[in-house]
Formats: sequence, structure tokens, C-alpha cells
Amino acid sequence: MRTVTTNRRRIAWRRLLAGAISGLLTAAVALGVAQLVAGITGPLGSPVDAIGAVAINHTPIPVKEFAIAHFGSRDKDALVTGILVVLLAAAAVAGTLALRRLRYGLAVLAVVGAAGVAAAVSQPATTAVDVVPTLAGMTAATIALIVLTRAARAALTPVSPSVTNTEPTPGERAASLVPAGAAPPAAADAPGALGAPASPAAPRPGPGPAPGASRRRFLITGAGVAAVAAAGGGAGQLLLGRFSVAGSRSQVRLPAPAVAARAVPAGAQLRVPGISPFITPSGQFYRVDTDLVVPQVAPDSWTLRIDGMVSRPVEITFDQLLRMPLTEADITLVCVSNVVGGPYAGNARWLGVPLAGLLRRAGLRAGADQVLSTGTDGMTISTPLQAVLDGRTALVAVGMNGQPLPVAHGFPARMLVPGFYGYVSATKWLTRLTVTTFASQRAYWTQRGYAAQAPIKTESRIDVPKPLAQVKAGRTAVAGVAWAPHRGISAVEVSVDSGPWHRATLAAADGIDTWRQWLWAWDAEPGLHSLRVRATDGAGATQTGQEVSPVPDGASGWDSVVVTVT
Ligand SMILES: Nc1nc2c(c(=O)[nH]1)N[C@H]1C(S)=C(S)[C@@H](COP(=O)(O)O)O[C@H]1N2
Ligand SMILES: [Mo]
Repeated sequence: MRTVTTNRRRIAWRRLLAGAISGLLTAAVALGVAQLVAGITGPLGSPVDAIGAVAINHTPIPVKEFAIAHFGSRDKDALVTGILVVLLAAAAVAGTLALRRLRYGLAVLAVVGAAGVAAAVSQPATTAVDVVPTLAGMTAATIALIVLTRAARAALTPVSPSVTNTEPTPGERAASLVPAGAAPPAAADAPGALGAPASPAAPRPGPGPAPGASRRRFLITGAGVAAVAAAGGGAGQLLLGRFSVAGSRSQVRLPAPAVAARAVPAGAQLRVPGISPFITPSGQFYRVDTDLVVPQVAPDSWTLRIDGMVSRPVEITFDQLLRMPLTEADITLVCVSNVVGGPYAGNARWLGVPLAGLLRRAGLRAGADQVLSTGTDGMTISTPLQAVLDGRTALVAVGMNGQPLPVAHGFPARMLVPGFYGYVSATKWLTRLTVTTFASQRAYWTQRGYAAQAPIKTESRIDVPKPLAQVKAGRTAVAGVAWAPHRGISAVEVSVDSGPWHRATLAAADGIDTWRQWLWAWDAEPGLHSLRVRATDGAGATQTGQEVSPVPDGASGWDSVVVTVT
């Protein structure tokens, strides 16, 4: 009896395994074929990315904050991994169900496919062709599931070990035509219910190995499906390269600025190992956006439309933009999601056309108080019109640190308005500026609970020593950066173990729109110590110690680190 139970268990496991393998291969072929077709129709049709985009747009803010805090710039990888895990689990279930009843498995496929199509059509930047990859993938998946299920059923059909020829016995033939699940429930538990009668006289009771031929057929079918999946995925990846604008970016020649920034003062960069460099290299500049696939916007088809409450709506090409007088400026950009002490802040030298001049060219009508800018990804960003016009260097930028904008940072053009968090000032892949009012239009993040207007709060960060560092007793450099863009930094102070505030030395200022490095020499005494920092802006307002999380208008509080002095 024990042997019979063990055998039945083994059969059940084999069924599960074969079903799961069929399902996973089905998912692989769906993704591979979808990728191949997306390689022809364009990157927005990739079903995983489309589902991811929907997930991003509907993620509740606490979850988004959690993802940014815990996965950082890897949050997108984490999302794609999560979607793949769910898809593969669904596929494994579909494969197992299909062994029972093919149509159950196909029903799971249909649900997943419908979700993929719905996701693709719901994206702002997609068109009808972007559902084609998902449809092609689902068609391939349907065929694969049918073929694999047939092969799996044949391979699972048990026969008596005494049968050595590959001709199926009449019992086997019947079993392979009737899905196992079709047996009436009462019979399902009876020995031998899974298919062919096992010969009671056989030395090993219960089903023996499936005939080598049908098992081989399952393996060959599986390998074939896997090969189609891999070939499709690989070819799709190659074809998707066509949509990259890296090539046209390298062709862009930026004109010299009409208004050049003065050289960064020599004293703006302190010689302290581990401090944030005054100018953040573009490759290290933080990236925050809602895009799983970096938008690829070709400069020759790019235009910037200026409309809304203007007397003459205009549309400008990239060449026209480059022929306008360009201004160069150093501006520090900060993300509203940056927690106290966090990494989402950077400082770069930007090159672009002053935004105020562009808007005035279109003729501003009275009553407007908002510039609503739109990116090709559908992102909308609201900026106070008065700030754009008050003389600060608000730009439609085309250059970053001496190069055309990196694709991930908004190539071919983005907005920058010193003093405001990125979500209300820094539209990447900019394509439209609408002059409007805060009363009539709400931007993307405002619809999701963030403030409509959000100047960057005064913040300071300790870069060295690192949290939980071991430092030698004696003179120790405590250093970092402080920012209050468009107000400037007038003082930075450090406190040890909540003691008195000590004035830090400020590096040379490079205007009021950039961050400022600072340094304090600490006579460190052995023991466990905590250091904290606060800054005062150019208007004399000292950074608040009140701890607030990023929603709705930016974090506040004092950065602190704990170190061990030996
Ligand atoms: N088109 C577009 N522009 C965007 C965003 C976006 O998701 N899409 N994110 C904004 C946010 S929240 C920030 S903080 C800055 C970040 O710019 P960076 O990635 O160049 O650092 O871009 C802003 N511009
Ligand atoms: Mo942001």
C-alpha cells in the first residue's frame, strides 16, 4: 500500500512539474515573440513594460516612497522583477491547469493577455500598433500551450514496465486522448485513475516510466519552444536598438553660449575625500522619472509647442531652438522624494534657452499663473509663472556639463527652474508648454497628493564621515553639502552629541542657485558620537529640525550620523 501511495505522489509531482514547465515555456515564448514584434513596432509595446507603466501610475504614494527609499534607483528593476514573478507564476498555474483541461489553461492566458492589451492602450504615449506585440505574444503562447500540453500528456501516460515497444497499448491511446481531468471525480482517487491501467502483476506496481519516445517528444517540444522564445527575445532586443537615439545625440553640436557662466570658483570644491563633487558628473547624476523605458526622442522630429493663454501659439523645432541665444548656468536640482541625508540631489552646468523669453515671444495674456509643461512620456509638471518671469535663469536646457543632455536626463530638451523640486520644474523630454492657471489645471504629482507648488527646502547633508564609520581620535574632517536653491547658503553649523552648534567653514559660493560645500574640523574624542548639521539660507532662515517626510512638499529635519572614535 505504501508503495502505491508513494507512486501516486510521484505521479502527482510529475504532473505538477510537467504542467509548470509547459506553463513557464509558454510564458517565455509569449515574452520572446512580443519582444520580437516590439522590435518592429516600437519599445512602448513591450507587455511587461506596459504593465509596469500602469503599475507606476497607480502605485499609492506610500508604496512609491517605500520603493524609492528601499530600492533607490533600482526601484524600476524591482518592479519589473515583481511583474515577471507574477507572470511566471500565472503561467505555471496555466500549464498545470491545461493538463487537466486545456481550456482552463487557455482561459488563464486570455486573462493575462487582456491585462497586457489593456495596459498597452492605457499609456499616454502609445498608439494602436503598441497592442500588436502583446497580441502576437498571446497567439504564440496559445499555440505553445496546446502543443506542450499534448506532449506532456503523452509523456505522463503511464504504461506497464513490461511494455517496451513504442506502439501505445489501446489503454494508453485512450488515455492520451482523454484529458486526465475528464475522469469523473469519484474515479479520480482510484488507483490508476490518472490514465492507463497498471498491470497488477508487474514487479513494480503502479505506473512505470513513460515510454522513452513520448518523454523525448515532450523534451524536444519544450526545447523547440524555448529556442523560439530565446531567438525572438534576442532578435527583438537587437531590433529595439533601432529606436535608440544615442546615435542622433552624438551628432548634435551645441553652439557656444551667448551668455556664458563664469568659471566655477576654485574654492567651491574642497579637497576632502568622500565629499560630493561640486559639479556632479552626468553619469552620477540621480535619475528620477516614471519611465521603465527611457523615452527615445529624435531631435529632428522633436518640436516644442507653446500654447494656452498666449496671443500667438508657436511651435519650435530643435534647429530653431539651437539658433536662439543660449545661456549657461549652474543649477542644483533636488527631488521632492529625497529624504533627509538622501542621494536625490545633484548640481550641473546647464545650457539652454531662457524660458521667459520663449513665453514672451508667444505673448503672455493676463490672468495666467501657471506654466504646465508636458514630456513625451505624458508627464505633466506645473510651475509658477511668476517664478519663471522673475529674472532667475529658468531654462529650456539642451546641454548638461558640456554635452547634449543625456537621454535619461531628457534629451533633446528639458526644463529647469532654479529653486523648485524636480516634479514642479524639471520636465524631461519636454514637448509642450501651456500657459494656464493653478485653478484650472493640476499636474501629474499634484493629482497624486503632492503640493501644487513646492520650493526646495533648505537642507544640509553630512557626506563624511559615513554613518557608523570608525574614525581615529584627533582632528577629523566633518564635511558635506548644503542647499537652498535660489536663496543661497549663508551658514552651516555642526553639533556633536546634541551639544552647541559650531560654525563650519563654507566653500566659495557659485551663485545662489547651487549647493555649497562645507567643512568643520572636529577634535574627535574616543567613544560613540553623533554628529548633526543644519544650514541657514541667504535670507537668514535656519533649516528646521522638524522631521517631516517627503509628501506633500519635501522632507525636513537635520541629517545626522553616528560614528565610533577609537
Ligand atoms: N518627462 C518627465 N520629466 C520629469 C519626470 C518624469 O517622470 N517625466 N520626473 C521629474 C522629477 S520627480 C525629478 S526629481 C526630475 C529628475 O531629473 P533627473 O532625472 O534628470 O535628475 O525630473 C523631473 N522631470
Ligand atoms: Mo522628483
